[in-house]
Amino acid sequence: MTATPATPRLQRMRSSSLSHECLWGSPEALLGWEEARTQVLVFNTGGTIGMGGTEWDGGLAPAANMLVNALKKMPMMHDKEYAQGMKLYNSCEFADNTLVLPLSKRKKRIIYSILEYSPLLDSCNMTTDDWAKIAKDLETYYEHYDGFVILHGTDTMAYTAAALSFMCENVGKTIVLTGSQVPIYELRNDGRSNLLGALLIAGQFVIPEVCLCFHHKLYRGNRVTKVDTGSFDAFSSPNLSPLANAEVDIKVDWGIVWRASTTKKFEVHTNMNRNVGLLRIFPGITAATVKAFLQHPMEGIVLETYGCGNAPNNRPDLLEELRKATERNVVILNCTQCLRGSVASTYATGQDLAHVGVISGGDMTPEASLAKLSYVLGKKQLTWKEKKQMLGDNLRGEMSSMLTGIQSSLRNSKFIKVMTKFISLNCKEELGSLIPSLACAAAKTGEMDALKDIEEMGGNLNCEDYDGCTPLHVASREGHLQLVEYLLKSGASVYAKDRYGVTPLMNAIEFRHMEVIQLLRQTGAHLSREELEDAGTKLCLLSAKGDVGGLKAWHLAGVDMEQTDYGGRTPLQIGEMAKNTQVLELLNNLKTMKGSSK
Ligand code: ASN
Repeated sequence: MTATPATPRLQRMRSSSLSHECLWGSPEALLGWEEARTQVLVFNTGGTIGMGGTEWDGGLAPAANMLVNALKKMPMMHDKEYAQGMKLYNSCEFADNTLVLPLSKRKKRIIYSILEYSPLLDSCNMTTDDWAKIAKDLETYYEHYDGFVILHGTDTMAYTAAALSFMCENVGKTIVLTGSQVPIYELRNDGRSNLLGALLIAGQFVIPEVCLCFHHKLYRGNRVTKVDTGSFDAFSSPNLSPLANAEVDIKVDWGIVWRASTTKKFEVHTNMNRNVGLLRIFPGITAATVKAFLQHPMEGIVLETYGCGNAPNNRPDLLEELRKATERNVVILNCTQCLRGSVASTYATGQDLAHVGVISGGDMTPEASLAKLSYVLGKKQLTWKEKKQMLGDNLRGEMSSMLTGIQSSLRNSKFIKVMTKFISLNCKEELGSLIPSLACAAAKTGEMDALKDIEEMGGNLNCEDYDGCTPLHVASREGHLQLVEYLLKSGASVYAKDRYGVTPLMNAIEFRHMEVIQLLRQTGAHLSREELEDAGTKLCLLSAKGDVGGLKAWHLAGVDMEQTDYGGRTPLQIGEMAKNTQVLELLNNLKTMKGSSK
């Protein structure tokens, strides 16, 4: 095996300055190059935030191409001076629609590109096809950006957020929907702060969920409902507290962030079942209405019942229609009409529904229930029994399960109390702040039990140390395959970047841990833009040194091996000059394989 050179951090920073020049052009533009940069892609689907016209001259309607130009004129949304110094690659996607936020408090430079949909839609006109388009676009651009913002009308935003939360499987990056009650062009509006909040969250935090950002709060997307037409505080998440509060500082409640906990790649499922619906029970509803609603081709309905899941049990005609439907394998998901609380089997009126085959939807919102039904019934490969089972499972944190209730926060855990006493720290917070270092130390020495203890006590295994390094960075660098797998299954993010923009995958490449590289790739890991910027030069260097192991590691990480260095030479050309037969054999083989797969 080839010896593995440690990369001093200084060296990394220098190489990052080169890559910066490559991306941003003139050296004068390099002022502040050491700032961390992140790239966010914004999908503008429509909604009031970008609507033109006024309410008194004919009503608000979506207006094409207005938003980017308006944002370019707002200093808070676009740092013109910084942008003027930067020269984007000609090939850069959406170059004309790319803007830069002023430097954030956390010293991050968030660069965002806007992809405008055509036509822009009032969200009342959105359909399942529009959800599928957004999901497909997320898939297309997933590897190219650090986070995503979806601008959307507020009227059906809760439905889209819930639907996307299910359609997007194994999410590892932050996806935030937002919009506004008043267009961004008006003097008093909520669009600016909502968009800014969404960008700051998507650009600075890895919250691997489909979220909704509104009025200084970040919510889980499948937990929200629109509750107010006339307030800036338009959304509520009645059964789950916000994932983050953006007040003086943005504070994320990491204890409740949902993690995919998987070693599978991000993918989207767009085959939603359309034969689903919402039926709200009301006093005096006729059996004929229920029967008509449940007719073929209906395959599943969300039944909105009273209180904690009750419907009249003195109406055998009604119950009979429900029974007939469930016997035909129509799925009926019971969900409460109340804003807050859950379906429970407290009353006989509720139990009778269960007896005719109605499934409990727990504390899901009607929007989330409908989206889940459509998603699960769209899984053609599953049996009816499996679908029913899946509907009862907590797939994306859309319902409160016993487990989520129990999950303690580290701050209040027994571990903290005992440790505080043991090492006589002054306060719990002081110990809490040691957790990242403890977890990284355990990851370095390969102590699985220590990591399990930290996690069991409610510790966040996605925590970052003083250098932004996560336990997954360390375990990948050390080549602890089992530990890497454990961390991924505990929800560690493959997209975490340390202070120098380095990903766990890059750490595994540098130290040639092939199995770790393979596992990270399987989970969807890819090198960041910064890491790829000078990949050609690094490959040429490895080729010149005859480092076959190093070249294999880069190849395994999915990197194009025909990239050129600054002199325009490919690793193969360098290998020919150096006359290293092993390198030539490898690179020629890879070239042939690439050619034949085209
Ligand atoms: N009708 C608008 C929409 O949903 C409402 C809004 O965005 N505030 O597109």
